[in-house]
Amino acid sequence: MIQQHDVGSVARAFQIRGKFASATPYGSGHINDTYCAVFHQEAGAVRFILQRINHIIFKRPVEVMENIQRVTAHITQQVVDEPDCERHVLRLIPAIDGRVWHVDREGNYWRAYRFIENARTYDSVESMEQAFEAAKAFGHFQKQLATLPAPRLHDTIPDFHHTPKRFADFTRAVDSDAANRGILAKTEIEFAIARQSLATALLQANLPERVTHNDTKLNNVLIDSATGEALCVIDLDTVMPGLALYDFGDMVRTTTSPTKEDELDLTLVRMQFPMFEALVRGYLTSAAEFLTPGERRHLVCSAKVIAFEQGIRFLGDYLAGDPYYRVHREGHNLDRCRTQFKLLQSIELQEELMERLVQDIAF
Ligand code: ADP
Ligand code: GN1
Ligand code: MG
Repeated sequence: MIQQHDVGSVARAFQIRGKFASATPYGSGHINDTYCAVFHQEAGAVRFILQRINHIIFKRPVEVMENIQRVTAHITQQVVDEPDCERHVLRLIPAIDGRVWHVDREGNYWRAYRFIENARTYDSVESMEQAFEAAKAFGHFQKQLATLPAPRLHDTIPDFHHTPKRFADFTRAVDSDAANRGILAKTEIEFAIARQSLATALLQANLPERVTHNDTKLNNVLIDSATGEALCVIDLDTVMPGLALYDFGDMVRTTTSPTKEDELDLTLVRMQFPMFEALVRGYLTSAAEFLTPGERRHLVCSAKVIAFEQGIRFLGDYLAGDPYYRVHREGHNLDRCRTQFKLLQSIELQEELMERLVQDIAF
């Protein structure tokens, strides 16, 4: 479970008016700790998001915050004249000392955001409209950041989507078998090794570096509760230089199956073609103006690579004894790996049809 922190005193370290009332764990992320904090102000209760950055994983939290500050400022400039602009970009709240982070007594790094109300996220997709909206929003996010001035953003986690290195990490985890679990994951290990060639498929394609989000799970976009429109891309810790297709691939990975990432009934896990179509159409709505032919040609490939990469990341973590992803039950990371591999199989079965669709609408 989420670690307990003195969130009240953390909340009071930020420039938030009124009286701190409460803070409760929020969201379903695997890495950072997120809280929803309530303050009583003159006009009533006001909510804020407080997040502790996992500094074991993000080894340079200040660089994470420098990236986020630049990215949110750049997007803010572009939306400032739009109606409802406050809900179209995350707004960091400065700490009392003026920086956009606060370090607590234990050395934890915290940030605060204004809470975007009347919006929600989804851990699994419910409609084609949601898939379309999410993909449009992530494509728009890439477009907004295409004009980010120099310098290059920090690599908050170096080689984050370097699939060959991820594969090497995975084989090391198999060889060490630190938690003696290899015997329990024989089928999955064989499945991964049989697909080793996927690891290099995107890197060999010589695609352009862009500023990308790198964690485009469906639940990292806020959807307006009233209209169903995607409002705002969130969870910006991994925004850094990358390939546009890391983002597209991760959308397919998280938005085409009707199930959650840790579904136990694998018969339910599948790549739903209509969701894929909605993603391609939504993504192209924003990204068509900048995607190169090479990127278009690798849209389907990216879906396979990212499902594979995530599968071996979960499997490697399971084999190592779950040091990385937060787990809530025995075998949780193995369950997560299985859904990725089932999805990958489902994509492999429908690959030709997917390629044909891309050929029809992306060229
Ligand atoms: P994690 O790394 O834990 O996934 P996120 O930044 O995605 O962290 O936040 C977790 C959840 O908190 C999101 O799924 C979303 O529901 C909610 N959330 C995050 N930021 C905001 C915000 N500014 N306004 C409203 N809800 C938010
Ligand atoms: C992690 O923090 P969260 O839950 O948004 C992970 C992503 C994975 C994802 C799988 C920094 O994201 O790369 O795709 O879990 N983030 C990091 O659900 O490793
Ligand atoms: Mg998130």
